[in-house]
Amino acid sequence: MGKQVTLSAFLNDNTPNHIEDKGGYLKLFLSISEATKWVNAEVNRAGLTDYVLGAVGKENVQGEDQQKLDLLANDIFIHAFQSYPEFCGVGSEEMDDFVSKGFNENGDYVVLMDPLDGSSNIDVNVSIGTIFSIYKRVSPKGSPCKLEDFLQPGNQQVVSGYVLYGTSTMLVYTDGQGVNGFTLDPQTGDFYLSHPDIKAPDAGKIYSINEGNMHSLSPIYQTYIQYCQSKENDMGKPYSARYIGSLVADFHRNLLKGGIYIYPETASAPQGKLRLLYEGNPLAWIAEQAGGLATNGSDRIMDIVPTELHQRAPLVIGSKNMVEKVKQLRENVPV
Ligand code: P6P
Repeated sequence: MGKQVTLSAFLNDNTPNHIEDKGGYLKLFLSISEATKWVNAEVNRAGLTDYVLGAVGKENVQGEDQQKLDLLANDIFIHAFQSYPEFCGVGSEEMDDFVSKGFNENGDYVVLMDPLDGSSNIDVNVSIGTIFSIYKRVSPKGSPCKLEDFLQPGNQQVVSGYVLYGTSTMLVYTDGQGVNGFTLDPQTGDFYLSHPDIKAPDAGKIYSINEGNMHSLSPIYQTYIQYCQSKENDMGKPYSARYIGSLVADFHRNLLKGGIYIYPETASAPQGKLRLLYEGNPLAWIAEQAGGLATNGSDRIMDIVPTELHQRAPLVIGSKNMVEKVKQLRENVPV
């Protein structure tokens, strides 16, 4: 293996030109990578330490059972972000409102995160992930951050990324200069560049959707699923269905191999299940920067102007040709 490039060395050599404070920019990532290593250690021991397995017996703002590790991961990330003066606040899936307390009122950035997505998989040892999205604040410095700092469209993101706690632990991010993936070496505790300049194949033969919802889907998605299963699709043979109930794992596999992930509007979830600010937008930027696409079925996810911190949006994301096929169906199949 050639000379291994650490995350910090890579960031040092690849800071975007628009970033004035290079040191501060590096610290944004340091806070995330330090927290990730801590979360990774807890995830890897989840079966051995009774304080992190199972649910806490209450629901988050989404009405989902909070897992002990959800809350632990949330606390770990908040602590890490508060220890860097670059941040003025954080919004999280696990908290009803954004938090500015304990942050630097002169911080330039806010961060939105899903600290542990797919956490219902923790107890059954299936891969889970962290998703994060960083914006420049729009409210005046010297005062606490405001909701407007968080309600920015995805096309204003400064950095977006995810961490996948899988067979190995990977951090994948974009800052508008392409997508790069880093793998954690548990021996050295460093992230090393393992997937430089990730490009999503324009087409693929993997489709990821919960087919259990088939009868509550609109005709567009029922038609698309039949297209994926037929010999008349662009591959000339049925695609493979891969859906493990963990967005980051499904997204990452499809990004590398080519594929599409869909969480559409359903009868019970008219805006879909996934959250725009800390699931849709960060993954959408990565998909686009890798040559893929991300829509709500028709419109670009990153152009949606948010109105609420936890608002949901249908998500159709992955290989360009596949996302465009869904959009064509929407134009031709009655809703
Ligand atoms: P369903 C996990 O709760 C999650 O947010 C994503 O990680 C995953 O893709 C999706 O929901 C699974 O939802 O309704 O298909 O079980």
